[in-house]
Amino acid sequence: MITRREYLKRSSLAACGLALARTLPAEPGNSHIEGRDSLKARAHNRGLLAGCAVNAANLREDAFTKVLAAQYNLVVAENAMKFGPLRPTPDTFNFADADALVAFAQHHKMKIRGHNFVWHEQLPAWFAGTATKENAKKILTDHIHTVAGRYKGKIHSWDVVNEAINISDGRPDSLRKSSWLELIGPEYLELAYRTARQADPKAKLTYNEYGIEDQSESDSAKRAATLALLKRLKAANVPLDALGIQSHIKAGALQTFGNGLRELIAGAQSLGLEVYFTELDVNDDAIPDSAPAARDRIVADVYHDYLAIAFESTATKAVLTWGLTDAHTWLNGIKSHREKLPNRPQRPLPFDADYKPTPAFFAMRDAFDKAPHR
Ligand code: 9MR
Repeated sequence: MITRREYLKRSSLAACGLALARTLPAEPGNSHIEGRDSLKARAHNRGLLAGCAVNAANLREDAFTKVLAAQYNLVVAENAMKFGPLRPTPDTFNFADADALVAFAQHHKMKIRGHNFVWHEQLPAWFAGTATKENAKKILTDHIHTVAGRYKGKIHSWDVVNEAINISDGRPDSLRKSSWLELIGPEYLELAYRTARQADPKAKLTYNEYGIEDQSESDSAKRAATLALLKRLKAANVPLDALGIQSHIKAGALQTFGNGLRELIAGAQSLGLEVYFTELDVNDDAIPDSAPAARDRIVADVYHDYLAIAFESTATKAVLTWGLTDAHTWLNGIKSHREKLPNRPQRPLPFDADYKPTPAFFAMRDAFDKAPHR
């Protein structure tokens, strides 16, 4: 996204306390970011949706729900709709958190993304001892029928399968050696999509993946494998409507975006798919300067540059950040962060831990304003 030279230039300028080479839009106070100046209004002006991931516990905080309802018209459960959290035992479902989120979203006229039916992570402890080659298909289809059926007609899009590609597993089809693959075989994907379509015909069925958009060799290879998988599914008439690009990106790490991201979006579009940016956040651990203002500016530039490319194509319909405020970001819990910078909380989101908009907020809003109409 930024060249090494540009990055060093920006960091040294920041260190001197000078303005950055490329100035971001002016940053008004909190009172100027609601109504027609909110993220959702600016996104809506361009035919886009603005969303974020939410954990049900946060819905009990007034400050959180106020910002959520004011800024976003799309919401996704960060955890509540995953297999593990929904399935305390093989025979029971716990819908309390997922129901609370759906009720909140409906009350505030927000659209809802469902995340997710099939993933190799967050499976319940009972799964390994209970699922077998004989019953796995039934476990999968019963799960999808029950969950998609409960929210039928209320979901904008479902991440039916999440993160199915893992090149280092060494298979010719690049599929990840997950429990689902081992128990059912590669046809688990087709089964999941067909079942989801039956259970909720109006939801856009999405394939969600990470690490597929930058210019690195590994992302390029995973991008090609992902597009090849989507092509195979479409060729087999599997009901598939959208690609979800997770967008967990890094500032200061010299990650480069541009043609890779464009190629990915164009590839999805040529298969007739919509594109959603489903889990955007910017990990700031690699920025050497610890000053929050310096990190915020670099993070905001990454938001702006990445979204400018994302919005070039009219295939892009939505962007969601993975969390609403820096107070709750999953990035503070990841191993590399805890080992390297345990005392430097990450600042990856459009709102800081005090619910104040960060420069990333204004960069995102500016990117909406500059997006072509769709
Ligand atoms: O943010 C989620 C975190 O709270 C969970 O502990 C974690 C479990 O593995 O999943 C996180 O969300 C992931 C998402 O579901 C799929 N893409 C990667 C996200 C970050 O790990």
